[in-house]
Order: sequence, then structure tokens, then C-alpha cells
Amino acid sequence: MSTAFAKDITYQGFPAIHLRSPAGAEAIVLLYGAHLVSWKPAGGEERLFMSEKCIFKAGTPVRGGVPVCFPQFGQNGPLPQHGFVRTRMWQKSEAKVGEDFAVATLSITDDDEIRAMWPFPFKAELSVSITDTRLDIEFGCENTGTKPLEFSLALHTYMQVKEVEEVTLEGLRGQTYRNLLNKDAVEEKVDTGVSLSIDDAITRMYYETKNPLLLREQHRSLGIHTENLPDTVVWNPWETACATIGDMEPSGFRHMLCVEGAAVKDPIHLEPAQSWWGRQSLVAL
Ligand code: TA6
Repeated sequence: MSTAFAKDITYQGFPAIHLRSPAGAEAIVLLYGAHLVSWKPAGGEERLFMSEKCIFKAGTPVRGGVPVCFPQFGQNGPLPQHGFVRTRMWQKSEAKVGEDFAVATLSITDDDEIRAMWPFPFKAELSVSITDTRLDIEFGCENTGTKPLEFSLALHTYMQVKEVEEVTLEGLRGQTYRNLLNKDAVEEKVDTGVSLSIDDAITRMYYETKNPLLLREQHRSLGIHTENLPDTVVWNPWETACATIGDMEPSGFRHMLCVEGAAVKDPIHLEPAQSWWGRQSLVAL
């Protein structure tokens, strides 16, 4: 029987929290970016992809795990790509073990540097909770200012897969998507496939995704469920683009698929004192 814990550690030079649930599941979340870098369900293998060439350096995004994209997705606005919280230090609010879970909650608020980019006082929280086979990643945001604010959010989850050409993503049939590979294309399409197979570069934003999605591999599967995150981004750079990503090994694209719970098409609008949350949950099957 393993011992459950929620302890402070250093991971690749960054302060981090290492969780182990009573059933033996484990997760590691950095204070830098509130970035989840590892999740192993009880008795199982690592389920998050981390690039072997990841650069662990303040100011540089971490390649792999679960980047938190807030308050902007991609380059849809004036802020740095995917917003600014993924490259800032968060604070630890709580880390504890319960009867059948372990949880860590991190928070970040605006400061002078953030307000110079984005003049909206806010408090954001990210909590990572693990049980035996389940991971919940929940992002919350409160408008602590005196004027309305708007933001997008994506939990940019890099799923680790043995061989991406052998996986299928099920549950997207009939869903409308926009192909983000072609930045000029405004055309929307409906996915008519029984399941999605990956054999080329893909960057799609699916709207109003139904729950759950199933990422099926030959030897294991992953159930993906979201709440309050209506959009799903599916991303794999494939060979040519992967070769241009400096912090990713050339074969990295074969071992990952990003399936990102997101709220992008319709940004979240918060009046003063209003708050909002969205969650992505993974179940190892
Ligand atoms: O979510 C897909 C995406 O926006 C892609 O277009 C791709 O650029 C990816 O995110 C990674 O972005 P990053 O800034 O982490 O290199």
C-alpha cells in the first residue's frame, strides 16, 4: 500500500508540488505556469507527453504536460501567444490528501507587469486533483476589478501516446470545426468520420463538443470529459512543423496528441465580482 502525500519538491529547477493519492496515482505540478508535467494513474504509466528537449527556464513556455492558455488563445489578440500565465510564477494556495484523493490548488493575481499588458484585475486558480484513475484540472477566474473583463481559456493538454498513427479520437462525429492550420480559412466543416485518425498535421477547433471523447490506443484508452469548456482543440504538428519546433525532438509528434478543453469561440465575459470555472477531466481506461 503506497503512502499518500502532497509535498513540495523541486522539479527541473522549479518549485513544484508532487501529489500521490491513497490509491497510488501521482501528479507533479510546477508553480511556474501552474503547469502539470506528469500524471500517472494508479498502477499505470505516464499519460502526459513531455518533450525531451523541453527548456525549463523562466520566461519560456514548457513544452508538454498541460500549459494553461489564459487570457488569450493562440495569437487571437495583442498578448503573447497563448497569454501570459503559462510563463509566470503562481502561488501555492493548498495541497492536501483526502480519503481517496490528493489535490493541489495554485493561484495567480494581476500585478503591475500584468496590468501593463492586460489592465484587468483578476484572481485565477488552477486545481489539480487525482484519485485512482481520474485526473481533474479545474481553472477558475474571478473579476476582482471594477469593469467587465473578457478572456479565452485552453487547457492545452499534451496526451502521451505510443504511436499517434495508431490512435483514434472518438466522439467528434457530427461536430462543427474550424481548420486553424489555414489562418485565412473562415470556412467551418462538420466532422463526418466515425472517429478521427491522425496521419498528418492537424489544428482544429471543434465547437460545442459533446462529452465524453475517447482517445483509443491499442493497449489503453483515455476518457476525456469537460465542463464549461465548450470547444476542443486537436493539435499535432506532424513531421515538417515538428522539425521547426526548437524545444521538441524531431520524432516527438509521434508520441503526442493535444486534446485541449477550451472556451475560445465565445470568450468568457465577467462583470465585476463575477467568477467562472471550467474543467477538463481524464479517466485512464
Ligand atoms: O493549440 C494549438 C496551437 O495553438 C498550435 O497552433 C501550436 O502553435 C500550438 O498551440 C503550440 O503553441 P506553442 O506556443 O506552445 O508553441
